[in-house]
Amino acid sequence: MMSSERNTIFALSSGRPPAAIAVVRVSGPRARDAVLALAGRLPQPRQATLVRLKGRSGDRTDLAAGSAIEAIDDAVVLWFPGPRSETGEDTAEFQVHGGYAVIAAVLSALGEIEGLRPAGPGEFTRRAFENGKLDLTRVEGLADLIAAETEAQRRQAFRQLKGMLGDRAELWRRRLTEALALVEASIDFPEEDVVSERLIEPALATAADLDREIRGLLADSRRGEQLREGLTVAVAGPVNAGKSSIVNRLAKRPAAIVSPYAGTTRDIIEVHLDLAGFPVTVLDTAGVRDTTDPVEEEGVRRARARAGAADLVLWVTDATVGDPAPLPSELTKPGAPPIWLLSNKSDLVGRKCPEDASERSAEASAGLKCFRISALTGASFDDLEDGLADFAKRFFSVGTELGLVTRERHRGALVECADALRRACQEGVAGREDIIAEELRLAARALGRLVGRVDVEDVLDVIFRDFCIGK
Ligand SMILES: Nc1nc2c(ncn2[C@@H]2O[C@H](COP(=O)(O)OP(=O)(O)OP(=O)(O)O)[C@@H](O)[C@H]2O)c(=O)[nH]1
Ligand SMILES: [Mg+2]
Repeated sequence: MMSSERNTIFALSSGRPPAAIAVVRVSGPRARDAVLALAGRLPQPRQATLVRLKGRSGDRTDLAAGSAIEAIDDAVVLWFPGPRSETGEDTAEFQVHGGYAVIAAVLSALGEIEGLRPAGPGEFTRRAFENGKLDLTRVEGLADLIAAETEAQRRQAFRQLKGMLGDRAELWRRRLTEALALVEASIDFPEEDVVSERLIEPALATAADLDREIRGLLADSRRGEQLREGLTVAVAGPVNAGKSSIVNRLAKRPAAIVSPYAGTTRDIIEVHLDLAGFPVTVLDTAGVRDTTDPVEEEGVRRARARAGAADLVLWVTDATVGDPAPLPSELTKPGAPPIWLLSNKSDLVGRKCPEDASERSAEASAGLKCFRISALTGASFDDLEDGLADFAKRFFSVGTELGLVTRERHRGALVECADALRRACQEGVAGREDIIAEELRLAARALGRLVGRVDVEDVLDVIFRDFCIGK
């Protein structure tokens, strides 16, 4: 009977119970029935209203005998008739006490109502997207906001959620559509070159402007994407120098095994830190040495590869060992990350940071810093942590604003758009109107994909899968 009607979905939208309060949300055409069934009446729209929720007794064995309706909990209920709701549909929110049994009773009472079913991950947000409440970049911003672990990530995600990229793309798309209209008009005057040129020139000027603006946005060296993922600092160096001890002290917990045996660390161990609001992943790696043990050899190979691909390398040496091993080739080749030298176990010696260290590699000397530290006593760790926080700050705030291109998907769509615009601008005007029109159409389509207006079915499932249930 209800087959043509959309399902009404419900889910626990707050965190893991038990908690002081739990929020259960309902969205869809039968949300009104759900409120009436549980609360007995419909509150004023958008007004928090205290009601007693009632439902069938949770004891299933009573069912045969006709189980009794009983009070579940006193709750605050919010009723948002569509389309003025987060999903655009009728939506209700029950704020109940956050115990397991309370939540179970509310969910089970909702499940008994015809046309209601539990929501899948991200399904509320997906409905908001489908009802035009959010464009796709905002949906991604929302996912990032929920996942944000540091202050800078939160700021970036919030800007995305507020449409800093989506609104700009929509504006570009509108300007492109206007330019396209001019070109199409010129196609209607094929014999009159003067008219045609007058129409096409402003269109191409717009295309050139947009091309410049978009490339400006793309020239942010992937800071936006990197802020989502975090800065990577690899701790590397010869065996037994104290790399794992340093990582543990930075992490303030024993994340990696420390032992007096050389070759203790084999796999890469990742530790996530919040440095001055910026996300930093610290990698502990296997000590670099020549070895015949195949497992350790693989560890060394991975260590060198990950260090070579990191954003910063902390090269650790043991201050008690003279003549430390040379840097591996991954760290001396052009484009290698900056390297800071950490002379560890300073508690055992009075020596200075090795003088020859800065001469070892011309490439590595950019941003070269030297720290004399002790992972045992913590000596000079404040300096090291301050240095890392400064590095993260500079790394993420190159340019004046945080990146707007926060995902590979954005970058792909923008590159495609800018390439089509450039091709359009390179066309000679006379007689090429149809090709210019086609390129502008392609450019507009790429922007449409960015905000989720066209061709997005394939990415939707991927994007919404990242959400939790109840969002
Ligand atoms: N005295 C002193 N000992 C240290 C210091 N840092 C580490 N050690 C000791 O040095 C030994 C090796 O430390 P690890 O942290 O396991 O060294 P690693 O570089 O991770 O070693 P591998 O994983 O085998 O490459 C352990 O016995 C540590 O207790 C330090 O600052 N001072
Ligand atoms: Mg180790």
